[in-house]
Amino acid sequence: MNENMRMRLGFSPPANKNKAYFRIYLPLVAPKVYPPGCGNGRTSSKRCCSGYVPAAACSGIVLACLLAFTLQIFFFSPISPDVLELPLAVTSSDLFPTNSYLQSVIKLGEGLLKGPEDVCVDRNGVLYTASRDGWIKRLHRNGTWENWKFIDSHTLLGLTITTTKDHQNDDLIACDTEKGLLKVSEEAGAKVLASHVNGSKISFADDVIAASDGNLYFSVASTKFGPEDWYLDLLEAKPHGQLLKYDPSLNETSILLDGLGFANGVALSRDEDYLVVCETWKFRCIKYWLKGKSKGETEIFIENLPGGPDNINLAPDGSFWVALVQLSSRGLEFVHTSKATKHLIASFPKMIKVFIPIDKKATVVNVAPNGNIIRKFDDPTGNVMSLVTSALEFDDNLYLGSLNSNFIGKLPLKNYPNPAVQQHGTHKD
Ligand SMILES: [Ca+2]
Ligand SMILES: [Ca+2]
Repeated sequence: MNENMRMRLGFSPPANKNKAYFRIYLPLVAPKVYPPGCGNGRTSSKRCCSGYVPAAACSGIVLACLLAFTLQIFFFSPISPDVLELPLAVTSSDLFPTNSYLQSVIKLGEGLLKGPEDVCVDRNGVLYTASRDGWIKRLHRNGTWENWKFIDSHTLLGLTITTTKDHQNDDLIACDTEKGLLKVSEEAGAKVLASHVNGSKISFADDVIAASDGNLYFSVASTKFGPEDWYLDLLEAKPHGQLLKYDPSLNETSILLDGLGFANGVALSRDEDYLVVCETWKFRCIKYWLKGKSKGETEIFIENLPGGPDNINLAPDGSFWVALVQLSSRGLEFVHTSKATKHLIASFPKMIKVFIPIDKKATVVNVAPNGNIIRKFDDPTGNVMSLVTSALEFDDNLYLGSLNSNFIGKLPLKNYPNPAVQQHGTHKD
């Protein structure tokens, strides 16, 4: 390699010949040494590297390429990652062996729906979901589907129904990952309720729940990365999630919690004294107290979940249904120990499937108010129900949303009763 080429590649001998000097620069300036049979290097032969290029220069070029590759990865990486110690491997699978109950779901609206991520039910028992085709669709009690409102948004996630006292003006509230929090009403259609908080645009709103006093509590999965880049948020492992509150009487949005690990599902307790917020890549859900002596404080509700918690819904008996995205914690344990691996994956997204595989398997868990798992339903192969993102109990049926399906799954719960109720006649915490 001549001096010009060295300069083009940006190499010059450092003033202090440190380790880097010997590793990177020395091979480029070392005397040319040719393999036996290559004479002075002018002999053209495959054995002589590229015929003319000396062996030391070959290794120099390789090293230069490696250096450029490394610089590309570290200096242009979209993340500034932290290492993360995940909790010990989940043991709940010992208590709840994998089953195939979710393979028995009845498919509702098959083919009419596209990736129905969340579901909600109004006081008349009409079920709503947002389809990726821009429609909010609803299922009437007589079994007919209706294209209810065209929102012209493919980025709707969590839904809820407001519960006004007279039930005259109940609206559907939806999280739009681009616009923020939307109100969708029968007469007026869609209106943005909250698009900014503290002067910053709300992006990646994920799930919402309405309290009986009209307040809306909703999550922002990440203030740094959008839905397409969810894996960057996970790789960075810095908590960019938020829990927000929208007060309709003041038309104000405020931040209740900051620094959540991918804030996802949000649910209210039966007495509305606390919220439960899911942190997907932390494999846990936390409680945020709204009332009582602990008001404003947080505590762990459930951790070491056997999957990343997505949406969460209150069940009529006061327990919660949590949909679990089947992130493989085995792969993540390794990734979270190495910042270099994180930079590498962030720079080459095709490696995500290798290092952060999401199984097709579907799992939902029923969690008691004390944080104990009561029931667990799976589709171990994902052949019927895969990537379940929400589970809502209504009229003794479980309704399952999925970003990977073209239907809503319906599971009659009478076939899978709560064992605590079976044994004791009443629900026990
Ligand atoms: Ca929801
Ligand atoms: Ca969600």
